[in-house]
Amino acid sequence: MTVQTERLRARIADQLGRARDRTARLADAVDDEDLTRQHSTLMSPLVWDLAHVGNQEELWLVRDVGGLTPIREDIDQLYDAFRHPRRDRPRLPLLDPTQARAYVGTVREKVLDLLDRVPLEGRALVADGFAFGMIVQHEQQHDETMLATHQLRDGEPVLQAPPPPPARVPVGGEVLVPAGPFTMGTSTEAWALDNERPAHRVDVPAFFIDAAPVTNAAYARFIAAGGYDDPRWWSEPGWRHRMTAGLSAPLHWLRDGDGWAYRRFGRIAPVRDDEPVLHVCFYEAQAYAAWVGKRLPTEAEWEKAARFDPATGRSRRYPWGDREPTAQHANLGQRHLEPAPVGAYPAGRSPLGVHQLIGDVWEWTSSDFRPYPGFAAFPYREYSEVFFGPAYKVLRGGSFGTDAAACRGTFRNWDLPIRRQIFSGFRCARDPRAGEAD
Ligand code: AVJ
Ligand code: FE
Repeated sequence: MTVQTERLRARIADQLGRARDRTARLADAVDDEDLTRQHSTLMSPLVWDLAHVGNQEELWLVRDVGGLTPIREDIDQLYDAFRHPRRDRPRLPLLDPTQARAYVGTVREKVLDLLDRVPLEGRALVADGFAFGMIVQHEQQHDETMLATHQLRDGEPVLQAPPPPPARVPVGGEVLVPAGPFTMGTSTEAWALDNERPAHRVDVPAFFIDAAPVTNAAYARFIAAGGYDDPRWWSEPGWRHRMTAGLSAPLHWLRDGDGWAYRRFGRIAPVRDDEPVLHVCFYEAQAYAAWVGKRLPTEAEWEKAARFDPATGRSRRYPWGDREPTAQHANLGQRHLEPAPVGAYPAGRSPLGVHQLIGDVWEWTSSDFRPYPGFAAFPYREYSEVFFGPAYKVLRGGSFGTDAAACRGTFRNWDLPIRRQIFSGFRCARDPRAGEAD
């Protein structure tokens, strides 16, 4: 076995372990009653996520990669996300917390055993450890979902984290991204999921993009100016949703005298002016953008701002280059349980000077979730393909709740335009006015 393969195996084992530590921390933070309860009809009980993570790992690694006999074929249908909508999951005969913990432990033992002997080349499913990487990302994505469930639960705070770093540089205004083609997506990123592939050239006209995500202070001005009461700023479906859902401020915001507070993981605090607004839906983002005379960036614009290096013409893995994120670059990985203020990550800016594209808050784009030219579903249609179409909008960049393993310049997330229990914010873009882009 080559040194390189040994290193890959060690890296996979480490990443699987990191994901499991996080899952365990999120599950063990509450008692068994709380684990099995549904905190919001938008979310599964936490114990469902826990066993689903194990079941997915059994399906794809134990059975498919390993060809081993099933451990618990009888529970497959309980943890099939397509079979049971989230709101119905608490009424299923789910594994209880003790059974779920034992199950995911058994699956993991078999997987680590498999990892020692399966060749990580040849078969596309295992080349470069892809199937293992997919399972790492799957678990990390569910950990972010579990964190969102924690945010929705009532009761005493159970999660703790140090505050994010302070603003280190002033950041504001817009950045001009010059016209021209760039490479969108990837054909070389080993663990990129099917929807990020293949790399392809996209010609993007010149545009301006905000140097930072829209802050709470800016968003509060939109509220104070009556933005929620003026259909002019809202799309037609957006206004309909605003009315039926009774939207009047971001989710988790509370009136506090003349100002605002928010509830975060069970604690109430005054809204901080300089941090990216969080828990807004696509329609709210779109309305704010219209109110300031701008629009949301397209997905191609977002990715060009994040990856294009004007010095070389190359698309890089991250805004700062090709190196993996560190704590200096971005607010990722549940290290902090909130977005950092704008200007907190100067080392993470793009060559053109766009800040905090990665981490802090997922950013809504104006684009529907669609396949790239040359898309091929891999390894299964249910990961991405069944979601393609006009119903889902793309979000980019990851949040404080996203792990680096499931976040990069090409990574695509998607959700319904009404969803805001996710860690979503946005920045604006606009077309240049006559003479501005010369
Ligand atoms: C990519 C976040 C939309 O949570 O529905 C988890 C990720 N896919 N299990 C989701 C996913 C299957 C997915 N998102
Ligand atoms: Fe899943």
